[in-house]
Amino acid sequence: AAGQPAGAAVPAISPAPSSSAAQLTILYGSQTGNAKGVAQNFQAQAEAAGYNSKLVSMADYKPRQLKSETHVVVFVSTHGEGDAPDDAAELHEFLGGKKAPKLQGLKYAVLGLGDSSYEFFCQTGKDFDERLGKLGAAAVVPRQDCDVDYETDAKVWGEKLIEALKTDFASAASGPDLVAQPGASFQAVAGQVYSKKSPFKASLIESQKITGRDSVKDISHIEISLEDSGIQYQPGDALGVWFLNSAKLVADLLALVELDGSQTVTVGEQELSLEEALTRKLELTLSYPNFIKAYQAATGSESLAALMEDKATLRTYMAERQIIDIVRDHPGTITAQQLVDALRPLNPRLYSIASSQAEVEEEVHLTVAHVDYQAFGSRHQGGASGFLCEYLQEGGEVEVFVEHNDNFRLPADPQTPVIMVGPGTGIAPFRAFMQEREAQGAEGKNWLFFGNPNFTQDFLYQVEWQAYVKSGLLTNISLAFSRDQADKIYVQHRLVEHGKEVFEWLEQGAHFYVCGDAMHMAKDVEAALLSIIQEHGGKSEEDAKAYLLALRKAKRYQKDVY
Ligand code: 2AM
Repeated sequence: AAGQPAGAAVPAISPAPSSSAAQLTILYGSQTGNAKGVAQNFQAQAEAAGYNSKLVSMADYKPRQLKSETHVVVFVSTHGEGDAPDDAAELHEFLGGKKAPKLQGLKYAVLGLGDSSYEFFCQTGKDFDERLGKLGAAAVVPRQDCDVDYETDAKVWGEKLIEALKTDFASAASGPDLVAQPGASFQAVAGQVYSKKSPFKASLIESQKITGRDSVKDISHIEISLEDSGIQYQPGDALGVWFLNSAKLVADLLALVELDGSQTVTVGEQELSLEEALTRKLELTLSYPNFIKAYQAATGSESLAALMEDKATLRTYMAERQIIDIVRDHPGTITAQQLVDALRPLNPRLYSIASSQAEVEEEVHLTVAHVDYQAFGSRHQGGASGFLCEYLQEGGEVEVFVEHNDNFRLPADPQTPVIMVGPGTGIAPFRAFMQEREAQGAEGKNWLFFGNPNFTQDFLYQVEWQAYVKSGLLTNISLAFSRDQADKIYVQHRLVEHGKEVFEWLEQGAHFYVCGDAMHMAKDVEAALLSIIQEHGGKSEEDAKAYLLALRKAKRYQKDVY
């Protein structure tokens, strides 16, 4: 099934009549039909030998499926200047790209078709061979490059390959060599549960700014690989992200307090250098009263003592300041251990997941607002968002875990309509919802309310929504670009405008979801919803509240707000 981690089902379910867990997947990429013909002939040879096989055009093949294959045979032609046929292009590119999975355990063979009068003879076949090999797959027999008179060469090569596969395909399902099947490495870790305390060391696939150059916002789309973790998440879940404080911030702080970062300090039970403690273990990108207290006690700062007198002033003072600002404003002498003890342990940040495994399998996507502002004479960045959006390099390590959230779930029934309100980064879980519903072939109606400052700069995932509208998956999309006109237009205004229809959907059993800002947006949306229920349901304020409460109890009104 889609979304199953590779290998999970390989040895477990094996209905193969040959009583072998091995499956020969024959892939062809064919511009004119020659490669397809050769592939069909080979399948006939394989079937005659009693091998369990399937023949698939590369155009119909989901690249990530490769992870769950045991044996793949590629038949592919080459055109022009070494170009892949159109139907092979995606897989060809995928295998050479940064999203390509490790394929240790996969056995493969490649037959290329081409014309030796061209410089890039059989180039695409060569590429497949090289790329599969690089990903860790093992060639069963050497690649065959076939010229224009390919028939005999192809037939002889096919026989050789069938012979070489004999042991794999004749062995019983319970045979000992099953242990060496792909998926074994996955199974070794399948029992492991990753958590906040014991996160998975994932790697960054990509981090891409998705707001425009002139946007007032800075939002990035982040893709993280969960390959070989066995991690499963549901749309609605959040990803916990451990982050490092930036080297620049740590260096600046060390310079301010005039401490040597290489000296040893103790954090919890652990001994490590001050620099490492500040980088990995302690919160620097927030400010909190306990730090102010402890820092004041250590330094004896009088200015800070004065500030602490008045709670309201202190709160305003702390609002945009980070630890470094407080230290800069109130210089004093402090020891390395005192500094460490004054600081709060670093906590991971949670992000609503923006993908469904039915679509992205062993990846997880996030939509991250990069906190990045100029204040008090220097640049300030969010801890986790700065790490994800700026410092973490492609391929770099990021420790993550899934935080399950059963209070933000798609309806169990795919027929149930869904209303989603997600301005700004609140859009994230709804991208996951739509990926999931598409994969399910869910027939229920879907309505998205999205808002952001400007249409040209901030229409997050615009292309995806438009495709969903076109395909009919997204029944309605209502947009509120707040700053494209003199008066602010917000998602709740759109809700009210469409109040009659929104209420009809609710009466049809729709689930209503809100994600994003808790302080203002979610409250205003709830007020709008209440007014809609009153007006279009002909209810008193009290009855409308009861109606909403009933929705909430039935888990038809769910919020993921922060
Ligand atoms: P603004 O920044 O132009 O005021 C995502 O942040 C979107 O939510 C922005 O378009 C923002 O508009 C808007 N927004 C701000 N306050 C809001 C509120 N109380 N309710 C709904 N949307 C709001």
